[in-house]
Amino acid sequence: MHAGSDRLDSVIVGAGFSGMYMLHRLRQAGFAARVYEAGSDVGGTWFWNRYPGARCDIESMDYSYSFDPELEQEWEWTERYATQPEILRYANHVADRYDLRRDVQFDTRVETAWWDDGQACWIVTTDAGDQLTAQFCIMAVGCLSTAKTPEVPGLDRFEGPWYHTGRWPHEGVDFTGQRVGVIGTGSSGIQSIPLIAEQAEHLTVFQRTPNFSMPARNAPLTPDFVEQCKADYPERRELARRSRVGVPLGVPTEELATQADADEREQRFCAGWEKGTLFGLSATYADLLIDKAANETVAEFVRQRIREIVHDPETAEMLAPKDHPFGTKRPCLDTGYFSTFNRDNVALVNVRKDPIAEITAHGLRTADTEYDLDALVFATGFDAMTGPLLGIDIRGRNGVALRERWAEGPRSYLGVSVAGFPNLFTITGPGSPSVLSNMMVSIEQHVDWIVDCVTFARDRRSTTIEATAEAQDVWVDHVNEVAAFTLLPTANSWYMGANVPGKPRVFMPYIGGVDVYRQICDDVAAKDYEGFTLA
Ligand code: FAD
Ligand code: N01
Repeated sequence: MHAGSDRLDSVIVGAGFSGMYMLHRLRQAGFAARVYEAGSDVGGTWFWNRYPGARCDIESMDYSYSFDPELEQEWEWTERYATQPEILRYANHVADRYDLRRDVQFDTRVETAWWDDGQACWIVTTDAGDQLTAQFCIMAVGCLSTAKTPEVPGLDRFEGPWYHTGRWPHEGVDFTGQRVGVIGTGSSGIQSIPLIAEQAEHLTVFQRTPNFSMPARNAPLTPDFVEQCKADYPERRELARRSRVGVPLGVPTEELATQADADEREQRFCAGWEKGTLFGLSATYADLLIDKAANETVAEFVRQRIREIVHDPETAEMLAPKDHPFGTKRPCLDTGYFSTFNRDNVALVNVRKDPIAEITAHGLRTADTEYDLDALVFATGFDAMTGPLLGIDIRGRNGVALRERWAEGPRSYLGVSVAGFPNLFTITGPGSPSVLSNMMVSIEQHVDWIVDCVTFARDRRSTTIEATAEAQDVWVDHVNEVAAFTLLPTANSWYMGANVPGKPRVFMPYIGGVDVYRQICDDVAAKDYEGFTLA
């Protein structure tokens, strides 16, 4: 079976970092594969999210593939946190280096994937009219690839241009001389607002929920630092794989904020704040994400920093998050976000208090006020984790639709497979650490595990491998139990599906840790894929 024919060993949906590495590994293992990608080139997230200020918030040296020592030695990152163009160049370099594009069909969206019991294969159709059958179907569709524009009435009447950060025009946007409105203050808003403010004549930020954000302290990487990292790469990568969140942090502390002396706590938080990393504060004590009182100590520490940075006390209070514990919505790393609100050309509007009523021909109207705007930016996020999967009509055994199966929220075994959907795999799917980790580490772990799994099935001459309903139930209970032990399910976050009206409220990722999860997956494999049936 070879690519080019209508029946292949495997079909991969998506050519971001997941789909690219999956293609490479499947080829190495001797499987013929074809990738379908809706975008016109590789890179996924980094192909679509071209808004000003877009960059990673995991350090570049760690936010990169580790599978090939030559690749990690030859690639040169220039900044501590690489920009979107640099990460996209990296994705292109990988595609060229491993000759990936010859098996990728771009500008093609997979619309349906139906399991055919008789032939024991997946039948996949696309918006370009392709129909392909494949034994294995691998969803590398991403967790944050379905951009979400809010259900505000009147957008069709707006006479100016509007943009979503996750679908930014390739040619860029020049806001010079314009009155711009940005809706949304998550990571995308927090990264783009400072740069839009510098360019626009006037910027109005429409904020529903203030967010915790820490200074990134981004800087060019020095040759000495890069040399040292590269020399240490084997240990550095292993440390990341064996950590809770996929970065080389070392052993987590067991000390508790609630038992610490206030001065000592302050000192430790200051040191964490200075680090300029996503986990600088949350790693200071073991109880911050499980105990509300402990969390309040770090939350208040951040609010104090905001009050120091923002000159106008009323604006500072509006920016200081008080409605969710620190870390229960994904925290942000920023460059000059809070100080942007000291600029004369920037205004902050609290749309929780004064909700957006409609978009008008010339701007936006809240319940109380009309704002004249030349351009609108939606930094309103994504239908996360399940959105890209349920965007495809996936049907398993007996024609049962995944949309039906997941009507009450996603249910999977290990976040990688779904009972009733044989030979289907989801990379960084709901029920795996995924978005709570350095995604490169989680992507590589899933891809390697899936390739071993399908190789095992092939070696056993099995045509199907499928999670059992019992194993899935046990896993889902475990995922929920671990989440309930933390404060994370208490926030209205996209982890909970809360940003999409009508979406079931379920904590979707697995918070047990990348290290623990890897061990569980390895144990399952070592026990001949316990919890799966082969036929
Ligand atoms: P994606 O990169 O999302 O790729 C999925 C691809 O599948 C997309 O190109 C999409 O077009 C395609 N696709 C989806 N559905 C279909 C379909 N039906 N048919 C055809 N093609 C389809 N993670 C980190 O760990 N660190 C970071 O610093 C970080 N920064 C981020 C910054 C931004 C702005 C965003 C949005 C996310 C960030 N993430 C970060 C998460 C990021 O999504 C992952 O790190 C990683 O890039 C995901 O790769 P992926 O291949 O799994 O998914
Ligand atoms: O999206 P978000 P994002 N009216 O969902 C608001 C990754 N990422 O694109 O909180 C008014 O976080 C919404 O308000 P609320 C990262 O994993 C990483 O910013 O729902 N406001 C919120 O403020 C991140 O977590 C980086 O009340 C509305 C904002 O829009 C994930 O992607 C950079 C609204 C959406 O925030 C998503 O981030 C970018 C409405 N109707 C992304 N609807 C890095 O730094 C929504 N909002 C690496």
